[in-house]
Amino acid sequence: SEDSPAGKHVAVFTFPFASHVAPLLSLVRRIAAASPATMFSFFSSEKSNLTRFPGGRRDATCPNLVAYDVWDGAPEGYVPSGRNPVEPVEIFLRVVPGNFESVLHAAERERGRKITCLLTDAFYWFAADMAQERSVPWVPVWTASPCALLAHLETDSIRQIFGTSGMTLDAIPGLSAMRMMDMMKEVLDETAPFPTMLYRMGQVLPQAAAVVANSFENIDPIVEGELRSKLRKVLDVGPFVLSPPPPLSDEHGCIPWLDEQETASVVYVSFGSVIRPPPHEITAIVKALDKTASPFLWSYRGDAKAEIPRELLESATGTRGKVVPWAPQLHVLGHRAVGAFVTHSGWNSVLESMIGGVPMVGRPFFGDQSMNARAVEAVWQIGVAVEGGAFTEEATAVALERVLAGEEGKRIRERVGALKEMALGAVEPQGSSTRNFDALVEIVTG
Ligand code: U2F
Repeated sequence: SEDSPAGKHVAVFTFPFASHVAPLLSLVRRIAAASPATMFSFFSSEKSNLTRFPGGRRDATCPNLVAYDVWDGAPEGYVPSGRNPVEPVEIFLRVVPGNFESVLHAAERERGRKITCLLTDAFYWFAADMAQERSVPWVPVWTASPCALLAHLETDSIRQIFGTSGMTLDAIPGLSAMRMMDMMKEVLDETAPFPTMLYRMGQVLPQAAAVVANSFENIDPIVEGELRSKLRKVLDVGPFVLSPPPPLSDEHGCIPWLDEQETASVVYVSFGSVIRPPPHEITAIVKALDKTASPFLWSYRGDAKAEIPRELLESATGTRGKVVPWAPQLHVLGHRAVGAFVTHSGWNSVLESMIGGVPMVGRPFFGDQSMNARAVEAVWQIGVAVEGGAFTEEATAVALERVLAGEEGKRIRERVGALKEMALGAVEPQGSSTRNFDALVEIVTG
């Protein structure tokens, strides 16, 4: 019960931006369901909690989970411009860890139990100290790709190579397929707040009791081996999105529309939750889709009618295209009609494309996306990057043809099919992610 001081109390600190909260919350709900006597206090911004817990701060699905609002640092009425995705993050970083500390104390008082474990977004370097002060385990959750995690652990070596010998990382095991141009600018930047946070994270992660990853064993054995040698414990419990898969919610009728299309013919276009490509790139994509005569489904952030040239939109949507504000992506990528995914290469999107067995055309924008796009092309060989790094009509059409047609397209589909099997196998009852999840529950609540 909540008055028993001897019981366990896990504090969860989320990073309330992009696709960080949803995967962590679904993981925490699973742990909470597996350990009903343990209390979970879930700390996130008010804005994020309002969408995740619309019925109040006690979770409807997990009675042992309560959400708490932490201050996001923003002045009253602040609206992010959307042009610089890092801006609200920098505002938030000015007020950590004080915003978490104060609400943590309040939660301990309210629930009558000191915390016994700190489960946090891996970004939060300060949680290492907080956990140590309290003599509780720190369990960070890494929501991006394993190769990006490795780059943060290897930042000092990468900076040295950058400063001296040139432009490839073949000296760093696990990153040898990466070129310096694929490296996140955050790894090279030594001063801005977001990169500084990532650098400090890389320094303290080796202290963590275990690092949880949204990944599955054998996805990239060399990277995995390197991570294991640098961290106390790595627990791959992904893909998170499969445990359990989200229910289908299809208010814009994507699935019935796909049902009408030929197998492996449709190009699905989406750039995740934060990115909006510039207008000239949007136009280039539409023209390339027209040129390759590909039917397409586009999850469009923004005002499609105002931003896509009207003649293009009409000729496209009139015949072969469908533009929606949001698509049930996992289900779309799992549909037999989808033949290619034009993506910013965010980690969740890459995993979902693997799960659907769909080849990718990558156009990375920021953060780990460039490394992910490179790994898709050069390590797994399950897609191609848009030549030149930005959408042009020509480069996009070439990339689409490479993945959709011919021998190369066929081999790409075979390889992504093999990864799909591996991902699905990992979350089966005897799979490695299931086993690792049990170990995680033990560490967090044991
Ligand atoms: C940040 O990623 P993003 O949120 O921009 O992109 P993804 O990691 O690809 O996640 C997007 C999620 O939103 C879902 C989609 C993914 O689970 O299925 N979605 C959807 O359901 N319907 C839509 O119409 C559009 C999207 C960051 F930008 C990346 O670099 C990081 O890799 C990532 C993880 O840390 O976070």
